[in-house]
Amino acid sequence: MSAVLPFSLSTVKCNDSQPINQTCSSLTSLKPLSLRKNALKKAFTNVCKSTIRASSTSISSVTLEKDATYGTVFVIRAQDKMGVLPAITRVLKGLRIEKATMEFDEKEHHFVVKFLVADSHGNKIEDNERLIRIENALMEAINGGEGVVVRKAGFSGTKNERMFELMDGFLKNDPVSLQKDILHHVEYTVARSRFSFDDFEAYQALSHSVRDRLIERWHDTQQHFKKKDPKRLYFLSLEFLMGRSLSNSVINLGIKDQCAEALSQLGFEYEVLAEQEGDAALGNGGLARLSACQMDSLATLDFPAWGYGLRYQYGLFRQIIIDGFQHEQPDYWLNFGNPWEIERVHVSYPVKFYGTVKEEIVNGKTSKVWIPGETVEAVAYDNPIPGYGTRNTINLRLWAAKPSEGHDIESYNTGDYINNIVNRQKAEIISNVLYPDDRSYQGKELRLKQQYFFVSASLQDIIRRFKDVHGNFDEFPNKVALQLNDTHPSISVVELMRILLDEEHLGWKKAWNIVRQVFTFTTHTVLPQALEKVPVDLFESVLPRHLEIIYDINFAFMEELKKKIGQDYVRMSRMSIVEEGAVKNIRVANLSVVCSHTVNGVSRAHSELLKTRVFTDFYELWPAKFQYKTNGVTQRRWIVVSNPSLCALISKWLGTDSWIRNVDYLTRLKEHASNPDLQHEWRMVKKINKMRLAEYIETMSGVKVSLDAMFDVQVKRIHEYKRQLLNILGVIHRYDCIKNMEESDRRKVVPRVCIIGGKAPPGYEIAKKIIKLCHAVAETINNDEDVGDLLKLVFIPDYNVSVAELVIPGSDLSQHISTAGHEASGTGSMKFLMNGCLLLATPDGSTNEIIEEIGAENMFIFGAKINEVPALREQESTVKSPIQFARVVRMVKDGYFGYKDYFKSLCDSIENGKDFYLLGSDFTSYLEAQEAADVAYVDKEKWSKMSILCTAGSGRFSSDRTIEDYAEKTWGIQPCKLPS
Ligand code: NBG
Repeated sequence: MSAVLPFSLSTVKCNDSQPINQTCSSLTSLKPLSLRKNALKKAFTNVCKSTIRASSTSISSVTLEKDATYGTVFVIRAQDKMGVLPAITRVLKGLRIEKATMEFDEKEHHFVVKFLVADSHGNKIEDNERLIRIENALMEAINGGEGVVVRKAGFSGTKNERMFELMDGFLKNDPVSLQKDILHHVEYTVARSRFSFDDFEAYQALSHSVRDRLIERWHDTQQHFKKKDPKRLYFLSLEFLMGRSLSNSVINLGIKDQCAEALSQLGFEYEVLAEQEGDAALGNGGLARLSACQMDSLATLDFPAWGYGLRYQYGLFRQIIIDGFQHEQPDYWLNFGNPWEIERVHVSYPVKFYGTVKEEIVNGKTSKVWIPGETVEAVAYDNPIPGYGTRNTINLRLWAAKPSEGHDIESYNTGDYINNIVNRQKAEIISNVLYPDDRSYQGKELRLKQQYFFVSASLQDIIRRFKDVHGNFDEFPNKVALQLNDTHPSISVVELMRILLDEEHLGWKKAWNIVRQVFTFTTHTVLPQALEKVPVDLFESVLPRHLEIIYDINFAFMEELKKKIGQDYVRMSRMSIVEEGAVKNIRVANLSVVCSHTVNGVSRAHSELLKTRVFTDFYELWPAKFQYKTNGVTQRRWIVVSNPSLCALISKWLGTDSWIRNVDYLTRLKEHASNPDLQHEWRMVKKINKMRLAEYIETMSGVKVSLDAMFDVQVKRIHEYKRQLLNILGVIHRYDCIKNMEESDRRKVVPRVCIIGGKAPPGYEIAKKIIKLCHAVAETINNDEDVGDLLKLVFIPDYNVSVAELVIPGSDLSQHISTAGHEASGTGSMKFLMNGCLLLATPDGSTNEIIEEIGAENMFIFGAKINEVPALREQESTVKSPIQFARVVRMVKDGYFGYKDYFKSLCDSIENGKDFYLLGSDFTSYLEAQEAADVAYVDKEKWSKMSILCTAGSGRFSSDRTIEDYAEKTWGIQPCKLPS
């Protein structure tokens, strides 16, 4: 197999596929270009032919061939190991490489590379001593290199070699090449004149140029995985909150500066173009954003992973605020095209629904056959996910539903042609819309169909890939790890059983043995009642064969249980996958626990709750199954992309940017935390980010805020347990205090801008009332001249990933104040932490681990602990709320902020023994924590030090750490790095 080498080092770049440029001047000055190229090629090929034979016997060698007309050829034969080629190119730096070719000996893991070289002026190198020095240096290089840069042809054969020769190099990333690509896409992809295109069109052209580079890496990565056939991780998730792709891609590809320069010469600003992109919001909240962070880490850490999900036509709704009320609008995110996905029309699978199950005799054995009542086609859309500091680019494959191609002869015959087509179009409904509630699942047919649709297509794809290489399923558990991201994809355990039994005819024991070895399950909830259930009737209708298999799995499980625990039928009925009762249900969580080899929590506290509250029976049965991996977020998105000033500052003080890949380096910031120079620069960076945020606030809400005020932020989904209401009541209290203060005391008040943002699930009345209350209170406070800049309250509408990228870096303080025992982990806190925002938080979820890392003295921790909550709830009806609490609730109830009747039910939900989330009981300590934050903020040095320590201690909360943990302890996968 031979290829022309694609050198990316500018000094050694010159090959056939590129116009011979100025670096090859002496040759190019002789003849017309085409003639020169052909002659050069011919001469070079001849030289190469003879030298290959000469060097093929030795293992590592450097030989020198002199060609009378054109120059000197070094023939290097070396082992195909990491680092050899960069080492070689370093030696040749300063020379002109007129031509290079490479041949691989796949079996022996060797390559033979030939360089036709000239001196820096393009002249033949005559000096023998110099040639020997180069030869020796090359010899050294091949004996001690570190990484290979090759773009290998995937397949041998003349046709493929030819194709490879035509496209042998990577796209170049210098500004001029980028400009050419951008203009090319303006003209041929966006179809606009290169003399007239606007910001959005420029964004599209830039995105396509970046995407081309992703595709190169993507192809090489897939080819590499294919060749190495490592154990792969398949990450199954119904939700991914990817946010914007451009900003993340240019950072991970390392081409942001080049893009910015290329654009500025064309009269565009990179930042402005990046703003043109809408968010890919294919998820609700924490779980979905976590999946996106984890994909980034999987790519960056070179793990052979694939993500699978659903390509919703409409992502999470847009939140519009009218008169302070939330309204939902569809998210038409695909209306203007999506350059970040690649439609794979040829990658499609039929997905079956409904119908009946029959028995058939296959090879003398009875086998079940599912005759479907409906078939829908799943078409793949690939979204390349680039790693940072690596060429590895993995894939997120999302499925879209399309009408099946199959012909329904009968309806054509009966002339019902139009109806037939209309019915087929209905198939597309399956991937139309994301369910906008992240924790209540009613047994809905469409939701079940969505789940099965994406799972079935993904498994067909995974098995197809496995069977390309393997003749039977023996190796399946050694090659495939399937991660269930919450219960949503759990039907895949049954689907895999069905395929192995009914299509591969493996037999129950063998199939079950495989299933139990490949699945791992992570749950993201703490509430047993939030676990998904599907009515048996619905199951039977939509997936009849799957229901049979579930019954069989459950039967075997019950038998196993009986052997272990005896005739404890009460416990058995609690653990059964099938819930008996007026409405019979399938407990999807129990199915996931029974069929997975590991059950993961998302923080240590969560894991304890899983053991003691949610899955106690299962934990007692299989203690070793229960693990936890504390969540993490990616520092690439949450510092490098969203806070470039802080990124530069950190790298400056650490003297390296290695922390972007190895976040442990961040701890070294601790050494400088008291340094006044760093503290000063740190405050400057914060100020820049606060300015950006203040501008945004003014644009969105018309409220002008003071940069001297403390920016106090709570942004996340709106839920009672997250207690935005506690925050608002705290703001009312602050307002009330200011109003009742003497003028002299007012001067001592630390000015605050309280910022709240988040979406309420459309059907969640109380959450919607909380949003309205926030607006009503803001209306009163912000228009009260008496208060002025001392207090402002702002609601940021349509909170999403890109808004978070703006808000988080600009915050001084952030609130994570869930009732203890309700937040499984929380990941927002980690993003704030990385950005040096101080946390005001309850000891819930991962906050407990953050306290260990940062120290409680650098945070504002308040409220009941997880183990205190049950007792407090019991006493709640008998204990009187603190007087300050009663006062602020009364203000709302009495209509101080208007809408008296509307807020009544909201107030009722926290009074008179109904305060389930314990706002009253935590109120006093909440106010104390707020006061402590005020006091700390006044001392700028102290605050800056605390802020630096937050960033310094945030490394443990990187998703890189989470993923490494999963890879080692749960998935059993190893990195599979593309040579770079
Ligand atoms: C959320 C939890 C968070 C947790 C994330 C990620 C869902 C359904 N759950 O506490 O509420 O941080 O999952 O694990 O989004």
